[in-house]
Amino acid sequence: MKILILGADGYLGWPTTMHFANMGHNVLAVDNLSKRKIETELGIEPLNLVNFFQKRVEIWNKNQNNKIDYIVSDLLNYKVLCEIISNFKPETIIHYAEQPSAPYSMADREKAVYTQNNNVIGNLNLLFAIKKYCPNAHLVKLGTMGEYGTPNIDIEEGWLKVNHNGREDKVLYPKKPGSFYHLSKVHDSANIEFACRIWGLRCTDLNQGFVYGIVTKEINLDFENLTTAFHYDSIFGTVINRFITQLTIGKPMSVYGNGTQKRAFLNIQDTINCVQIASENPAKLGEFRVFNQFTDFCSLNDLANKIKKFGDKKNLNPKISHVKNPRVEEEDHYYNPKNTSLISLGLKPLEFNENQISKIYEITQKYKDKINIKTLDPVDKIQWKQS
Ligand code: USQ
Repeated sequence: MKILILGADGYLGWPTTMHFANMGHNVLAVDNLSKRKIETELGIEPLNLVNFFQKRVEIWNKNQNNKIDYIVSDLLNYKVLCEIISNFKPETIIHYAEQPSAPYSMADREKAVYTQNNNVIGNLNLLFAIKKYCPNAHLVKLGTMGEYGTPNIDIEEGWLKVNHNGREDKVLYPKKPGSFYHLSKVHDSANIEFACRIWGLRCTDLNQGFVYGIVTKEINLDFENLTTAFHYDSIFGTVINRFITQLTIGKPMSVYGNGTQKRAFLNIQDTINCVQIASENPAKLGEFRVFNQFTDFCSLNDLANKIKKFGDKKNLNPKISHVKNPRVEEEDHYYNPKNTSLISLGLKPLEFNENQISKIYEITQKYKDKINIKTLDPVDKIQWKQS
């Protein structure tokens, strides 16, 4: 299969790129390196040493059988995007190429505008380029569970059957996102659904929970050279990765608010497996299909307690602290999201257990001396509601 991977230098994009190359597909990897620019802007860096995009591809191509082609380019550059798509003619397009941080999008007006311009316009350019040059291609778009927020009813997979005044219809599930970043994904979903309905494109929108972990099958081929970025800072670090980093250096795990908020999540290897399943079972022409991509959900307190148990066993003296929540989010709420589609297509979820915590702990322990407490726990944490 000819697969175009957009956002191929990211936390998830890079392991996805290697995975499809390892399977023998013809992979073209594209990235504008914007996450690395934001890291420089904010003075944050991954915990582990991550080779440049070009170097990782070079090392992969030197040591592995199936080569990866790459281009450094931006979806906002429509002319170049059209050239890439018309030359490569992808059958599948996996789209990760978005600014992925909710806190970054909430820092100030410029960063909110940057996030929505980058994400929404980039995605819109992509839809136009697909329509013009490869209208039969299957777009696999990374959305987020955060699009739904925490409604007081069960969360379905993208669509909701409504019975109103005796008549029935199927409507896009009502969204109540919690940041300008999450909102950008809601706008993307609406634009993609429109492109499927009006132009007949086909798309799978993967509404993904937050991802934890660092190890995938392909990263394990050569961890030092092929690793993906492990972030623990308050901008790009997701909560499990942050808690385990805090545990490693004897800092309390920073549960925001009372910790009863529930969130859906999955292991990094499961992200790769889900994207593979979606790609191998494409949506039909004209279909806007939504899969909720997570393997488990629970409260933040449950997560912290699980990690604490691991810390207790290792005599690390783990602590949990409840810090004032910098975000505006419901803490005591109903939460019942569905995730049957990917499982019915064959996903075998990895459990978030001691073994998984231990794999992350190995890495945080290894790079312990590099942990920058200032970025782990910034004094001026971005506030959702600035006073
Ligand atoms: N949280 C803490 N303590 C921390 C950091 C976060 O309690 O030190 C809480 C947050 O308040 C939130 C939850 O943990 O309730 C998850 O936060 P997160 O930073 O792990 O994830 P989030 O900002 O929601 O965003 C991440 C990814 C994003 C993806 C999203 C999926 O950065 O790209 O779309 O997860 S989802 O969580 O389903 O929205």
